[in-house]
Amino acid sequence: MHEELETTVVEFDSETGVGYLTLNRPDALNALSSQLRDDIIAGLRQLEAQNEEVDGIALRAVVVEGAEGNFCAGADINEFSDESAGANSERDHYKFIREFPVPVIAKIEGYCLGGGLETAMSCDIRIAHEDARVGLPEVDLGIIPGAGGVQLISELANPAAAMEIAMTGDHIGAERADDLGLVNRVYGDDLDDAVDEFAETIAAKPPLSIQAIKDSARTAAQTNLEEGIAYDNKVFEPLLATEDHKEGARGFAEDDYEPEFKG
Ligand code: CO8
Repeated sequence: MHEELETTVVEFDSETGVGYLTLNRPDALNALSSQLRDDIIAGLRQLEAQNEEVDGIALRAVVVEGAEGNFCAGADINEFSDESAGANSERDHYKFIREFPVPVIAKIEGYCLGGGLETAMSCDIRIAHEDARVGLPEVDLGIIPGAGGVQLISELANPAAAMEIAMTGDHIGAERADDLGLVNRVYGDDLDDAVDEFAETIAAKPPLSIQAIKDSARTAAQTNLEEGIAYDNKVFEPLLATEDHKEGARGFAEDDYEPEFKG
């Protein structure tokens, strides 16, 4: 990997194609300082650069996690006067994650609050420890979740849940978050293995299909059904011509053949 970053740790497993990005300000519960937001983007760019540099498998999925048992306690409250603190700035790591070309999986342990939850909800998949606590406490600071928290919960769960969570500022447990659809899966102490297995499973799938699925799901949130289906039809056609489609079809037809997808 390239230069070391101050507040994120970046690792890449060239055997699986899975990259790992760890938010690393544990003394502040990984609160999003401007440095950390810059380092999230820089770290993802470093992982993306693996595509040009690695001989073996390229980047296929990323796991975002927090150091020392907490995902992230939100924006750094000591930096609120910094006008570039939020979304719509060059530090908009939320959008950068949403638009990142490979799936981004949030591994949520401990606190995942405010901008931390908005970061997790900007990821494509969320997998939580059973003791995780998520919430949007901004209301108690006299602000709102300005990076899209209410919008994103409305989309993942429903507007009523978004209003309840954002208006009360209460922390909710992983099980409730799961029931609402805010997280995909919940595990106990087997979380690390489960996340690795999940990421490696996605990473072994045909990359062009995975990218198209990410784009399709993101399109669904921004368009009506008919337009969304028309989009999928358009993306489907070129996939029929890919080597990976031939590879998958061969894997289906031949019992002993294990397909290897290259993208
Ligand atoms: N910012 C800065 N420092 C923090 C933050 C934070 N968000 N959260 C915790 N810390 C620091 C504490 O100050 C403390 O530091 P120190 O040891 O130097 O005193 C250390 O982390 C440990 O925290 P606590 O001692 O408070 O630990 P507890 O276990 O007692 O409590 C809590 C943990 C409940 C998570 C508590 O720390 C807390 O409530 N933190 C604040 C959570 C919060 O309000 N987050 C929302 C912030 S606002 C936000 O995210 C807005 C995003 C929208 C931006 C987009 C704009 C366009």
